[in-house]
Formats: sequence, structure tokens, C-alpha cells
Amino acid sequence: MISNNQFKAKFENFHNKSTNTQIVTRFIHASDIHLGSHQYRNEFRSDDFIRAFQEILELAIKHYVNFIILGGDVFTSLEMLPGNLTKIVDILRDFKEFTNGSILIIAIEGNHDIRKFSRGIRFERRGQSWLKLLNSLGLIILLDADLEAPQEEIFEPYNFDINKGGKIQIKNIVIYGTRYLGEQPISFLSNIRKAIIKKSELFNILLQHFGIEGQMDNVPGIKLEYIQPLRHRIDYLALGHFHKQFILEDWIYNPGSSEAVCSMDNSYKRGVFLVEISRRFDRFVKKVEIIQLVNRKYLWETIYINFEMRNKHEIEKFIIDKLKSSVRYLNYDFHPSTPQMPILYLILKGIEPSKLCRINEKDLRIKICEILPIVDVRIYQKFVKSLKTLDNYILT
Ligand SMILES: [Mn+2]
Repeated sequence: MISNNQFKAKFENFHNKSTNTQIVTRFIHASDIHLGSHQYRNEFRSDDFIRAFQEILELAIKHYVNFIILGGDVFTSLEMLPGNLTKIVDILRDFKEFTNGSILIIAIEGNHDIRKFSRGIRFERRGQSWLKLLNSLGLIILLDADLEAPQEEIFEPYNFDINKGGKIQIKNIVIYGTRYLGEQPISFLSNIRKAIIKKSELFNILLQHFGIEGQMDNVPGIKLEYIQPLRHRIDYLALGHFHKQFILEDWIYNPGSSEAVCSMDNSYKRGVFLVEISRRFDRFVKKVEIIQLVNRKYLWETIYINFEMRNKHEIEKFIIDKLKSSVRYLNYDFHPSTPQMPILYLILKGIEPSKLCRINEKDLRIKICEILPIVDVRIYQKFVKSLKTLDNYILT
């Protein structure tokens, strides 16, 4: 059988240096990959999220890490097109084969992994997720705890025979994890804290999907003071949920989303953490490096339409001509799959076009992508009503 392993094309062979030494342990902490984002709208954009995931796996190989932790929202919803899921399974299979299963991918479920929102109905939790599928295929380790159980049974060691458990030890590092605990997980935190065993020779990581209050404007999070009691038992609190990166007090880490899920994400610092834990005398020394991923380029353009147009075509031509001149520096030879071809956020301002000239966003988007080296367009119509229209409205 000919092996088409995609990692073989980039890395000649695999040699996990770090397995040779017991002194240093390396891992990558990533979160909010949101696989499946934009999948109905644009294939190239949807591949951006898969590419970001692939890049994380390549970084793991390149830096000889011992494991990868993913802080939830690995998938953007329960809806996943078969072609996309196939790509993800293929990547994970190739990764496992290429690394001889020596780099475990450890994940927890975020709110998006268990959320179905496109049909406008509230999806009742039925315990399903794509992460559970990948876990049962042996491609990832999905951690979850039984928070109702007696203290010593809350975090069972991960059992590879039944693909189940709440903690796993790799060298002298123990990773604890639970699924998304809702918007107010405070009541669970004391159970979690009591169930975590602190030994001086072990480095404890807790994998959670929640944000900390104040780290993102207008986004609710948990008060830092409620987290503090965990500090005595946790050396590294590995978070996911907030798409903006933050590090607090040298023990709370949130890498941010891997790709920009919405236009807002572009303005945040985001990426992954490459962490190195070494043992010096009788204590642990931690080194955290921030790595930025290669993301899709983006640009914002504002066009003012301050005079009346005769019809829809005239208005579209006006917009495209304006854009042609403002993006003339862009390379027209790029293929849409290359992240250098940007996504365009287009703001339209001026007087609201009359009914006859009303912009069809779908048509305009297709035309822009056909004519210009733009992978996708998001249009924001920020028109103001003309006085004439207002007069008509009042008179009728
Ligand atoms: Mn998220």
C-alpha cells in the first residue's frame, strides 16, 4: 500500500527527541479551533479552520512535544458536512500514524461542541459531540469527570479500553479535564478542587472551557477570585472559550481562537502556547512561548454612496470600480486556498438606495469574488434614510 501521509511530505521522518529525556516535557495548548465554521458559505474559508488545526499538529511535530491540549470548541456546532469531517479524520489518522501515537491529543467539550443553533430551536443536551466520535475512534483523548461522584471517583484515570476518563498522566504531568460546565460553573469548582490530588513531584494541568470576567468587554466570565482557591492544586489552568488571548498571574492561560471566527476576532491577539516544563532540583520551571498561527488575511473597506443611482447594476458597478482601485496592490495570481488572498469586510455608507436599486448582498458578494482577488465578502449596509424618502413616508 502506498502511504500518502500528509505529514510525511513536510517532515522527512519522525523522531520524538523529548522521549529521550525525562527532564523536559513539552506541550502545545490550543483552543477554539471551531472546525466547521463557514462550511455552508465558502469552502476555502471553511478549509482555513482545518488548516489552522493542521498547523497546530505540525507545530507539535516540529517542536517535539509530548502532547497537545485543546480547551474546547474544537468544532463550531454539531452540524458538520461529511467532506469536512472526512478531512479531519484523515488528518488525525495521518498524525497518529506518523508520530506512532506518541503525541496524544487531549480535549474537552466546549459549548460549541455540544450546540446546535442553525435551526433556531434550542437543542437539548443529549450527550452527543463529534469529539466523542473522534475519541471512540481512538484519535483523541476526550476527558470528562463525573462531578456527582464521591470525591475520589470524580476524576477516573483515562482507560484506553473503554476510551473514558477524567485525567491522564504523561511523564510527570497530570491533565485533569471536564466538559463545558455552563455559564456559572462556580458550584462545580469546589468539587473539582477537592478531587484534584496535589503531589510535589507532579505538575497539574486543569483543562476548562470558561472565560474570566474583565478579559473581554461585555462578555460574561467567572470572577478571578472564585478561581483562586484552585491555585494550590493547579500549576497550569488551561482555558478555552474567550477568543482573545490572555495570561493571568503566571498560572491561568487562554490562547484564544486559532482562526478568526468572526470579524471581531481579527482584532484580538490569538494563537497557541508552546509550554516547556522542566524539573530543577525539587521544583518545576515553566517556559511559555506564544506562537501566532498563519491566519487568513483580511481587509476593511468603506464606500460612500452619496448620490442616487438609476438601478442595481449601476450601484454594483460603482462599488466594484471603487474596490478595484483600492485593492489594486493585491496579487491576482493567488489561489483562493492561500491565506494571503484576503477576506473583505465591506461597509457601505451614504443615503439608502431606493427600492429599485436595493443591493442584493448575495449577488454582490459573488461578483466581487469573481472579479477581484478576494476569497469572501461580508457586507455591512450602514445607510441613512434620505430626507426625500422620509417625506414620502410621512405623506403616505
Ligand atoms: Mn469558542
